[in-house]
Amino acid sequence: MTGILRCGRFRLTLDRPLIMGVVNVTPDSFYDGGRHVSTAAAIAHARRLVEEGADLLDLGGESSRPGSEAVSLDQELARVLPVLDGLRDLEVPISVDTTKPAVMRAALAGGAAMINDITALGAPGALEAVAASAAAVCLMHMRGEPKTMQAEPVYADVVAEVRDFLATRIAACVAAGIARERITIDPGFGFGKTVEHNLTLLRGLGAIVALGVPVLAGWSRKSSLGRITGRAAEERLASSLAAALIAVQHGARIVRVHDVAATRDVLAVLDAVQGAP
Ligand code: 7PJ
Repeated sequence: MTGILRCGRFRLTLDRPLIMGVVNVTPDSFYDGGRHVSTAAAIAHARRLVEEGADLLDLGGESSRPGSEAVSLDQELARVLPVLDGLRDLEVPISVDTTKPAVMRAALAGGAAMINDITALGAPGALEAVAASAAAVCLMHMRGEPKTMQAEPVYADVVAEVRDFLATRIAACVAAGIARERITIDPGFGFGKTVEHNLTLLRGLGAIVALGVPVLAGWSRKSSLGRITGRAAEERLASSLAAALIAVQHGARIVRVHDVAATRDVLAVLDAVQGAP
């Protein structure tokens, strides 16, 4: 593990787990969709997450929740770019969550320091779009596509299959000229996986960590936590914090969360324990 993530003009040190705060600019995201639809509201939310201690932000204009429909290029650009522009002065890197090379190029030109792609730069031109920049990338594993991905996903060995996919995508990035210090990987909890698959991946996260680039984990408010606890998305804070903590204890270096302040406190306790004499 390099211990550093290069994100455009930023260098993130990975000697402690980092918090990526989620800023959705979508009308239909499963948890906070619709709350920040206006540009001003999204900007205000982003700034509050930074005040709460977010180390980076993830800005998304395309909902990827199970069953969601694709959004047009124009629609996605109209959602993301004004928010990005309104956050230019921010002192933390901003990631843009997109699968579209045209959005990647526009976001990178507009100051994004990272691209978070649930298809791991799988679209034609996506590798090139990131390679032409100095930005970081998050390569996520997904089985299928959001519209249909939860229809009975089947794996022989979910940890090995996710690991091998991510290893292949790291190699593709490096071959395209994206240095390893710019790459993070994510097993994609909830993306074409059953609750059991998600738990097996969490338990086996060490095999993904062993690929040698920082691992990002997103459990925040996800439906697997609802299946475990019987609670709706609004009531999944405690279970989200538990999952984030377990992910970090299994080697995740970045947690993608909606609840930054609470996650900060959880990680402070972990840090205090680990730093104790
Ligand atoms: C993830 C994501 C995740 C990465 C979403 C939600 C659903 N990107 N985008 N990892 N989840 N890298 O906000 O929970 O787990 S959208």
